[in-house]
Amino acid sequence: LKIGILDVPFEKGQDKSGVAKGPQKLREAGLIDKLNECCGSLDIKDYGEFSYKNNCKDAQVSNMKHYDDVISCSKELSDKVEEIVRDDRICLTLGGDHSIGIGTIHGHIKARNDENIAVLWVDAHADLNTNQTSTSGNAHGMPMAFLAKELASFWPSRPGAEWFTPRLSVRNLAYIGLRSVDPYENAIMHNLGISYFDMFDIQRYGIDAVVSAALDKMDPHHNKAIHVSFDIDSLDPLEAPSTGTPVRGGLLLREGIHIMSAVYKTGRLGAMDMVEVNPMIGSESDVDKTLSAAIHIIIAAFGRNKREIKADMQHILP
Ligand code: DIR
Ligand code: MN
Ligand code: MN
Ligand code: MN
Repeated sequence: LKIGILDVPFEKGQDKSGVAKGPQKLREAGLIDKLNECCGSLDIKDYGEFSYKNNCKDAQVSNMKHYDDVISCSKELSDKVEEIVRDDRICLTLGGDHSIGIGTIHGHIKARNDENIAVLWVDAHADLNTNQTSTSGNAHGMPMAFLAKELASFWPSRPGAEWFTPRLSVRNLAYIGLRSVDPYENAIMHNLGISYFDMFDIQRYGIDAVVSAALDKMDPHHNKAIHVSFDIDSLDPLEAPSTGTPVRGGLLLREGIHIMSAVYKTGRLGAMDMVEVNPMIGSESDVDKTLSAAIHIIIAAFGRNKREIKADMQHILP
């Protein structure tokens, strides 16, 4: 497998400082060594730390904080992700807050065309607010609304974003893990018939059935490249406490791992974002737990093989 890793220390899509330290802490916790140890022969190219220049400082829209930074970051990030995907690598982006999904998904689409990618958004939240429906003004609650073709008319002007056209159809989107959806987001999801699998569905049908159903809905012919945008707050705060907007009643770590193993098995993972890990929230043990959970989920996405586990068990196997 060919992978490209990119750090995106962007945190202006929300209010809590620290989430920009996510990528560095994931590396210090041994992400790259663990990928190499657990996933067989990977060809990893390290694209290092992404940075951008704010080229639209005067641009603003109402009720979207740091709009200028979000737009400038997204533009350059989309070019970078496009480059990595065109290099024929699965692009692993380490966030940063979830507003970076605008740039990563737009870049992925530029590399492959809109009809050829499907997006699996694993999150406690739908991130489907526009600046007009958001009660927080935080851009990390808006990336899906920004990207969706069907919601383009809700963004009558996007100053500084002339380079951007919404290209993702919500027909190619599925959510897993939802449990904190705002009233307008809920209305949009139902009006547009967006596929989602919330915690109730997981409880009722089980994670294995839910991932299969999500993959079927977003990609009925099983031929698209898959973009997984994994918000660590999809996990239960008992498993991943160090994140800015935790919501109780979430995924178990093993369910998060199962999602990514299932995506790996399709052979069509094209890009993955791991976002909202905030190492400045919680105790040292909270941070360690959260980093380790994120790493387990990432290595599952790249085919963590069970051979070494079986090898450890040789003495008890017949
Ligand atoms: C809320 C929270 N729906 C908002 N969103 C979060 O601010 O729009 N997204 N936390 O990750
Ligand atoms: Mn700003
Ligand atoms: Mn999110
Ligand atoms: Mn979230």
